[in-house]
Amino acid sequence: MAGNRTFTMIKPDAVKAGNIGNILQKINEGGFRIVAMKLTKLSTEKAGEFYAVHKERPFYGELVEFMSSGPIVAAILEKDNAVEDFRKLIGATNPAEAAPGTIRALYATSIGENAVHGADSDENAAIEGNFHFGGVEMF
Ligand code: 3AN
Repeated sequence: MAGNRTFTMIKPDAVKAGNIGNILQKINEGGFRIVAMKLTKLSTEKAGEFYAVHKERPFYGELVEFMSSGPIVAAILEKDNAVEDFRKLIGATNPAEAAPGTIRALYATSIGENAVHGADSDENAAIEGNFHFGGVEMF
């Protein structure tokens, strides 16, 4: 059975562009409840650790540099079928291919600077949520 929690980050490009409010509104309208949230900044070490699964990919260095370039919003979200439904709400990795009305279609500028992260499995949602909120009270 699909789990009911996912993990997201509003990435540095979207924070810099002033889109935190717009993106949270889309998340609310999408039927997700925020159970934990913070404005934070990843060090290059922490960003490298978070994206360690992509270590062998050609864009890893660029990704780590970008994700540690400014503040982000990290959040744990709750809804039935959370992981799959959230990936639908954010749209394809490449904003040029993201369906109209999705968060990436509206606010992402490129495949690298694509406004939001969404966990890709229940297992990763739990690992990523724990990475940012381990030991923190959930609401
Ligand atoms: P998604 O975030 O849609 O799950 P992944 O897991 O393939 O996509 O990639 C993780 C992150 O790596 C993306 N959100 C994006 O920021 C970055 N990324 C993916 N592909 C590229 C690429 N070709 N060039 C630069 N950055 C990329």
